[in-house]
Amino acid sequence: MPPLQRGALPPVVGFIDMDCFYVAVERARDPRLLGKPCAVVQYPTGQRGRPDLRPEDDRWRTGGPMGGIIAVSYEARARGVTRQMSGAEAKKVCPEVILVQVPTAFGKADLQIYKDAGDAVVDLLASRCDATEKRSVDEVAIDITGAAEHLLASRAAAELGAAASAATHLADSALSVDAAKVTRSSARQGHDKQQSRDTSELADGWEEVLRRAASDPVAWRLIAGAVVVKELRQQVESTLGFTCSGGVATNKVLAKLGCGLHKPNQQTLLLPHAAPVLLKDLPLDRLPGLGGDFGQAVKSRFGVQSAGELLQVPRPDVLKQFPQRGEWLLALAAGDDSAAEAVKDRQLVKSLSNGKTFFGEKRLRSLEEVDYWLGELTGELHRRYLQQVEKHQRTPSTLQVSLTLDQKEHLTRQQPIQLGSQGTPEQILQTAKACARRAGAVSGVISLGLSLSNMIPLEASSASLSKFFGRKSEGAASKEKGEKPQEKAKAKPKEANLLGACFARAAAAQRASSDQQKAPEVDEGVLAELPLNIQQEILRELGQEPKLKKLRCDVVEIDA
Ligand code: DCP
Repeated sequence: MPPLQRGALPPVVGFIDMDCFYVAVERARDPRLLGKPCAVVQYPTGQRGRPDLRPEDDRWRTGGPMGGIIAVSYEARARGVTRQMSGAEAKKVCPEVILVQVPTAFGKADLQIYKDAGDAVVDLLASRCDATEKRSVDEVAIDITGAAEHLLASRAAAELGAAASAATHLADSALSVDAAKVTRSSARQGHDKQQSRDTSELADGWEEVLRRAASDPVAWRLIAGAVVVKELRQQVESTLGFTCSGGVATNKVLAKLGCGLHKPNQQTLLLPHAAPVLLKDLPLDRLPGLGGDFGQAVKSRFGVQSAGELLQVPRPDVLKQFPQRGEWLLALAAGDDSAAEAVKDRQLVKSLSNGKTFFGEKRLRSLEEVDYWLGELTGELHRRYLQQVEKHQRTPSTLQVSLTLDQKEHLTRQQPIQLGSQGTPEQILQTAKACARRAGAVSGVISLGLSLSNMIPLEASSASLSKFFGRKSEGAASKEKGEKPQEKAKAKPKEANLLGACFARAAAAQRASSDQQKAPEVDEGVLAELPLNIQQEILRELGQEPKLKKLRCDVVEIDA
């Protein structure tokens, strides 16, 4: 094995994509579905008033209204069932297909069981990865540099080579290159080339790869990475019961591309020398950022279809046509690491949102109808808020209602909300209703959204006022350390800073007042920026309730 030169080498990046994920989650709940052609169908819209279907209820559907198909087992795909078919169409092409409807809650689809399963996968992967970046409900990019280096240091090269080659496709094999030629949409449908596995071809390509890798430390790390991914996939299956597919490369764009080449329950290694081979005929829309309008513009501007064809366009022409994104575009088409960002470690969500659309006759015509649906949206949002509190000890401090009207007019109204750790659905609903009223006349609402954002640590929320009380605010503490308070404040939500500032002054005033036996003073300028309920609580703590009348109203619009 060639010597390792840490630091100078590119990272080892893996990509995990769960196989027919919603079906897999349903199978883990109901083993009768194992091995059978089955599909998950959406909740049919316009079913207002019907009782909710909880995850544990009988959700198999044999007839009646059904939403479109959103996940298809590989057994059903082999019999012609595809996503987007209606349940009835699926039954026509495959009469034995079992259709399972997604659960519902608060009058709409409830995807919580799938989200929880996706989170469980991320948690498991995180135990062995340097960084885990959730890319969607069932896709995760992972930085496995550390785990790969550990294997290189602890296992014999021959053992690693044997383990990797027995489990991994090479991205420049004839089979892989063939699979890379299909378009984005057929790749998403699960085309037949993507699903075939030829183990003799696996062995052939690998002999050469292992020989060359003997003098190539980058390749050796990636080969070790393939073993890490194989072991992680086995662990996901044995622990959670889900199979997944994997990719390994030096960046997450290539790792994802590799991952999509062979599914289900397979993995692909994309070594640097294989990138040009694979990308040559790769349809441009398979690359991230090129699946939509921008990709179309690139194709039509230069009359190209594949990444290889784009690389044939003279560089100055590409840069002239796309001065902002030209460099990135060329790096992406070449599979260069500079086109992909590093794997970002898990990020906490910035907001929790829930929404619903009401097209055609279903559009909402009165404030009462808007109120009704705000109530429906509130239930799920409240549940997710409680999860944030429990899992991350964070609570939102802003509520936003957004409405799209018939005339395509989009209105948003925000208000501070102070839920602390035990906020109620009623609190969310009342604040949401207040926002909706501030939006003015609402008729012909075609989409309604409700979100909670500006997450702040629980201890900074006013539910913990008494804890905060008498404690130095962050601003005051950093002043003592000689830091500029505003440097720290940049990273903090506005409300938390205001609250901290308010308390610092109030606490200082209280300390001073206890010496002088005088009532503490509050900085009214700071206090007035806070929502009324926080103002009230602060003033109650300070015994200054009567002053409240002087302060500003409860509605602090952040940006309307
Ligand atoms: N999904 C959805 N609506 C869509 C597409 C997907 O609700 N239009 C859900 C159901 C899928 C899950 O997201 O199970 C993951 O989507 P994928 O595109 O990754 O597809 P699958 O995991 O179902 O299949 P594959 O094995 O091809 O990745």
